[in-house]
Amino acid sequence: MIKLASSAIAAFLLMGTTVSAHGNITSPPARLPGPAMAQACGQQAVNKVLQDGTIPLENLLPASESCNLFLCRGALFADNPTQLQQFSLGQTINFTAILPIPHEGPANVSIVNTATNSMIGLPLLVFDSYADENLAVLPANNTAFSVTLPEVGESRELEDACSGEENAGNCVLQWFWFGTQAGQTYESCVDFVLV
Ligand SMILES: [Cu+2]
Repeated sequence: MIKLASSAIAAFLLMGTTVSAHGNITSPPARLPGPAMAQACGQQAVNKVLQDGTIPLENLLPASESCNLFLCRGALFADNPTQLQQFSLGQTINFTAILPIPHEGPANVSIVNTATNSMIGLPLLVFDSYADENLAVLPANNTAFSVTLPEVGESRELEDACSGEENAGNCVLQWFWFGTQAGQTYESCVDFVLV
């Protein structure tokens, strides 16, 4: 009886790791779920992300009014103050992504003003076709890529919204990927301030 139960749990865990994983940013450190997200989105949503950090936001629907899954998959700065990055204008930032289950579709990295959930300027990096599962091997730049922030004087909006510790939580580099056939949306957010 005990043996049966434990093998059933093992099978469940195996399914959890091999079937439901899709993609995520692992570096720089991206927003993780926590108590603030639980308050906004419910503990069940947090538990799902804790169980699989690469799940698409569709797996967390329906969301409550207080939860905005379409920004950072609902993750909040309040849960991630120690992850805050300090970047400089003109700096090139290297990213690492994991794509355990690729789904072909568009992807981008952009600077997002979290107060308005609007992009500041144009995307810093655009993939017309990303994570194509039909390829034998994914291009290396799907999991290791970099973006370069605008230079000094290039974006007044960026400097106004994101400069200094007083703007912590206002600005993220958001990695966005939509698997077209899968109908799955992925978002990872790196909090930063300009210094
Ligand atoms: Cu997926």
